[in-house]
Amino acid sequence: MGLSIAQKIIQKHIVSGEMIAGKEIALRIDQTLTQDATGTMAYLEFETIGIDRVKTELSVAYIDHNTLQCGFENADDHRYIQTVASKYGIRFSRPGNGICHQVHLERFGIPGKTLIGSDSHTPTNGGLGMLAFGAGGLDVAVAMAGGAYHIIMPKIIKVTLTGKLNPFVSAKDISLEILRILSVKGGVGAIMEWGGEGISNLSVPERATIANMGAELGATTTIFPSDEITRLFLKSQGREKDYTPLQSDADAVYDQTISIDLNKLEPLAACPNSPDNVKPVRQLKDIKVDQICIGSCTNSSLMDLMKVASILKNRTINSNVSLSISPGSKQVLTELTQNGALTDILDSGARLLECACGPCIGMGFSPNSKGVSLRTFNRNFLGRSGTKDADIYLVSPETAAASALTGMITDPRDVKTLMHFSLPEQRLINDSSIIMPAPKEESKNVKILRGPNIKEFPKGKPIENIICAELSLKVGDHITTDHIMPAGAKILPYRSNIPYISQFCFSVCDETFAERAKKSGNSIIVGGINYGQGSSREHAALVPLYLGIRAVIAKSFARIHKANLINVGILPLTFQKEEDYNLLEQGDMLKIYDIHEGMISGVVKMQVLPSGREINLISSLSARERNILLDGGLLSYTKEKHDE
Ligand code: MIC
Ligand code: SF4
Repeated sequence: MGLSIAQKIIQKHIVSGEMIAGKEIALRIDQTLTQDATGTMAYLEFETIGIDRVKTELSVAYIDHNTLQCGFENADDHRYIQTVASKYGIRFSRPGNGICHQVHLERFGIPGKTLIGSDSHTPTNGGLGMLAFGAGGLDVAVAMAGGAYHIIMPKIIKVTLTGKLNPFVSAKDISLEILRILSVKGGVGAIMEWGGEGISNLSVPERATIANMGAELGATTTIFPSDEITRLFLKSQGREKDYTPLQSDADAVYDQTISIDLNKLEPLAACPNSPDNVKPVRQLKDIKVDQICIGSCTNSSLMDLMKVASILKNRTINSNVSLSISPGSKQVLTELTQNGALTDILDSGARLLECACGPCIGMGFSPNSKGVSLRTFNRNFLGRSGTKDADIYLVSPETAAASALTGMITDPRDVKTLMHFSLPEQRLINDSSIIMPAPKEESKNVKILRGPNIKEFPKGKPIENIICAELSLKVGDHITTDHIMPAGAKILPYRSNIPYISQFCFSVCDETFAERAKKSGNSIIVGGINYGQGSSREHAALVPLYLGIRAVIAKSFARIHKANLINVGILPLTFQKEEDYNLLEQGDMLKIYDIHEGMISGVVKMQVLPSGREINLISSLSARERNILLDGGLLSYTKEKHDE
């Protein structure tokens, strides 16, 4: 039987387990990346493991989330990351150099290699045929120390593209279409593998847009073939030597197949507050817009911004609209500057923001109260923009630019513009903002600099055989990591200070939670479907750990969040009968017992007190995950194995 692209890479990197969907496998990791909002924690964890140099082929530490440095906090964090990177053999991408996924695609991604990153959109590099996973910081720390990355072998969903995109319809609309078809949980437990004649017209950055939003499907990762288009992209980046062709076998077998006819696609938008709430843009034409943001790791490539520039050229944006542009990388910004497109953009009335995540993670540019904001980003979860009552729509760069002109949500096909642009054969290469680590022999002289913003992080403890605790919070379906541990300009700068950010845990749902949980000492959270979807931030597990959460019982979990819970030492359980969710109320006392045996048999018993009502829960853990929980988290588990 033939193999798919992902299976071929897995076969080359597997260190234990079998390539059977649903079984745990361990993969050798070639490259890692971190960003600053998760990186500080990942490097603190890496230091605790006690290795003197990273064991990967390449590791890069990016600063792109917390770039504002409003106080000493982030400047301290950046200095810490820069020194830790230098000491341990990691490249450091300075603030302003760009968003990790975009820069990695341009400068480092290699077809056929494996990559894990402490950011859920790491699969973006699947756009050039890399097998790339978003992971918690601890998993990345372990990979840097030479440990394997463990996942459940996903099923493979093949998406075949036929036809060709019509003018003003773009890769973002393909991402939204697949979200419309599959929903935010349609990719759970799967690798999305894209192919078909339709991809031959998609450049690597366009493929990367699609791979990027595979994260919103809940997919384990997304991958494209590596073909002539990939070769030309790598060549334009002066990296043709990194090219290897990679295709699926003709007789590869897939678990599910989906076909999308590009000719039939039209401009789409994800409406508030979920990336899968997708409607055609023309149905939204009566909605007035207050703010538009163009950028993020989804849509900030040169191609994206050139399209924006051609729509805005010689025009002025609507006076009621505030428009921001954040290029994905310094390379893109320099190219826009040199070819004059930046002038076209700025002359229209747009504001230029730094090459960073910026508004995507609520770092400034929050919409006005009850405002309508159109964003070329990938997530529109409640409150993420920094304005809880704002309506956020996710759109393509073309739709964003067209709407900026009219002040209403506008189908870009209605704005008559000629768009002729193909990517330059040679890109502007200047790696001055990537700092190489100290040579191995000098690394012992590198002093790691830590500021007062860096506080100790909570350590897990071995999972007890009986947990008897209050149900301190009951939440509904699709709780995102932005609900659990919000980001934004007021909280994000304190990512290395768990005690401080703990007061904001679940504040979007219940402002009293943090205090109540802390008071009760140990407690339990109950959630619905797809609990923990979204980001890879391990803070959404570390903070609950700090607040005394011992177990989370949900209808189902998002992959990375479940791994993060286990890694920090919190027990994830699901309901054997989903309707039992309705029997539980916030404030109930719950007794989960015979846990150690239940973790092996798969069924864990729980009593609701004082009624004594019995509820069966499912514990779905691999042997390794069980041992991690019994050891009190991945750090102690790794150290124990390491010290042997
Ligand atoms: C996000 O898009 O939510 C983030 C911010 O990039 C996160 C990482 C984080 O929370 O630091 C992600 O996607 O993993
Ligand atoms: Fe940054 Fe937004 Fe991408 Fe997350 S989704 S990495 S915040 S640009």
